[in-house]
Amino acid sequence: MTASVPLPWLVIPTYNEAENVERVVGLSREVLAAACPDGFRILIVDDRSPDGTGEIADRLAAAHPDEVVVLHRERPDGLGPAYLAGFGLALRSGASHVLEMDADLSHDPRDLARLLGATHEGADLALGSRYVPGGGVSDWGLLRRVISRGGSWYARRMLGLSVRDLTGGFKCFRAETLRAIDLPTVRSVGYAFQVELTWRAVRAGFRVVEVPIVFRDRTAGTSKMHARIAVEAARLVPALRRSGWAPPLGAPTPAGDAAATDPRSADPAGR
Ligand SMILES: Nc1nc2c(ncn2[C@@H]2O[C@H](COP(=O)(O)OP(=O)(O)OP(=O)(O)O)[C@@H](O)[C@H]2O)c(=O)[nH]1
Ligand SMILES: [Mg+2]
Repeated sequence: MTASVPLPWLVIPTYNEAENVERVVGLSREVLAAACPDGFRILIVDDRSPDGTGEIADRLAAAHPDEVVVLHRERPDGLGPAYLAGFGLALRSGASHVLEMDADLSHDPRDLARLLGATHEGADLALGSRYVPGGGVSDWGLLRRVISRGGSWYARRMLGLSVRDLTGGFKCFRAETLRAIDLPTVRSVGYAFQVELTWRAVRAGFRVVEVPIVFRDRTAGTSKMHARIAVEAARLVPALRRSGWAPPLGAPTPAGDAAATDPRSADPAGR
């Protein structure tokens, strides 16, 4: 492996994930070693987790210096800023692709290969999607299902997108896609960050493809999701709409802005 070959970078943000970080890195290393013949990097972005996640990450990086990198930030100021710092480092390091994945094993690292594969088959952004045939959620109660589906539906209708899962955080960007969507002006912090990045990619004319995934509830560690994050997401959608790029409500969605990898789920009207 030579340093100059552009490699896929997987960015994993962590805050108090001491119980998960070693396992998620181990599984991801296995999958990426098989899927990336030239090599890969796993970048853990830790925000001074008090539970020692950062120290575990440092040990993993010392044990696998060609594969694992750690970025330590000063304080936990949200998922969005952590991802932006990670994306910046990956792009400056010459990444070919940038993948994002939660540390809590809600996203199955085995799906990394299918997300990368979708970009090799022409996607500029591959989205792990719970809401296309073959995708889903396990272990969620009715209330959480309704909130998540309702949130994606609301954002989809308001923004005139045909993407079915707008709030998910399991993605693979071609580096060119991330470079083109003006990351320094992104301000969203929580779920809104995921909506905004996908919206920007569609708006810039990139091909967004949904890859079915099954999302599992975390079994270790605690959620950082709170009401402020949901309120931010609810506010972002009208703000993006006001920014001037969305068809009138009820108008057909832009053709070809999203496709599912499963032809059964192709739904040009996006409803
Ligand atoms: N670096 C960093 N990572 C964060 C921050 N907030 C959340 N994360 C990480 O972002 C990922 C998603 O956070 P979760 O707490 O799982 O949030 P969620 O998936 O919306 O909620 P659950 O479904 O309850 O797990 C996890 O890997 C977290 O450790 C933060 O402020 N800084
Ligand atoms: Mg989670």
